[in-house]
Amino acid sequence: LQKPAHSVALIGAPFSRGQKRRGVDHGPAAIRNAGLTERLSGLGCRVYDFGDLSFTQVPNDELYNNLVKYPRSVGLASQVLADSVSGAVAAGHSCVTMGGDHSLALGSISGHTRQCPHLCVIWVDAHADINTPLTTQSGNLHGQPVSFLLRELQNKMPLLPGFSWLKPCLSTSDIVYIGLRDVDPAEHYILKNYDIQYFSMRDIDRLGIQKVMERTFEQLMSRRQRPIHLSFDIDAFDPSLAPATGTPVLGGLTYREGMYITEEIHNTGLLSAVDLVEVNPLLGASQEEVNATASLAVDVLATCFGHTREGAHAVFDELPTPN
Ligand code: 4U7
Ligand code: MN
Ligand code: MN
Ligand code: MN
Repeated sequence: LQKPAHSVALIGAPFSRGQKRRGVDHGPAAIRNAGLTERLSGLGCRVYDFGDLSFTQVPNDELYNNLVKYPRSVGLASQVLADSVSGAVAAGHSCVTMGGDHSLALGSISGHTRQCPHLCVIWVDAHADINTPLTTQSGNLHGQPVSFLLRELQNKMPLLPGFSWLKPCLSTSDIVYIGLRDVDPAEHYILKNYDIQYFSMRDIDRLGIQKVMERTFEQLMSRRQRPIHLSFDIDAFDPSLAPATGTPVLGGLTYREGMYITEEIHNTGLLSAVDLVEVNPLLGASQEEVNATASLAVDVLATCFGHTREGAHAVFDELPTPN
């Protein structure tokens, strides 16, 4: 009955140069302070905290194309993270990357694919993060990581300074989005034209979260079972639940939908790495809002590693008998 305990590596990635707002580099500390290690240990996980990565400032990191911000810093930080994730997975851990902004997912996914070339990606987010450096309107790289990873998009990608190490490692059929509700015109064009599977909030309204998860696994696993990389942007949740984040969008996931997504992913037994990104403790209107957002992040991760709402995971062999 007892399932083997997960061995979980925690990597803090306090990086913020993929976007403009201050504070997202304090995300890892906020998530740790909300009790992540204790929650995972309580589930029976062996937790290995690798600490926070330190990212060196790249001097004279000028705009690319007069628009794209901090390309060298994002490229280098992602390279450092890729090595770290690759090492953690090679050592046999499930790897949790705590952001930091979402540009880092290009590093975590690249590093993960070095060890698991056939992995698939579930991207839970209000946004598609699939602008190219030539379609972005904001210039922020946290809105672009997926475009760097997809093989099919490579002839549309310019070479950015700082990105020469990166090789595209995913096909368009290897990724499914859940929670979309703020997609730019060029992103919508890419999703449709390259036939990328997504479930917007409207799709969740129509189908219900259970069918959405069934179809997600059908898309990703029908040919064979494979390791899952979950890239979870906290802004997928409704801003009433996750206010402390940089690009909140009304009409997001409920708490129950979010927990159902991660329960189902845990139940596959195939979860191999998780990103939990875009928690920004400087953006809460109050300490309560910051705490709520950080503990929501911890709930997501606890559910990924076996917490269930029905309460079955803890080790309990025998009821005490009166003598
Ligand atoms: B996040 C945006 F224009 N699409 O490209 C962009 F709306 O990691 C938002 O999902 C990106 O939080 C949001 O800047 C990035 C914008
Ligand atoms: Mn995102
Ligand atoms: Mn987002
Ligand atoms: Mn388990």
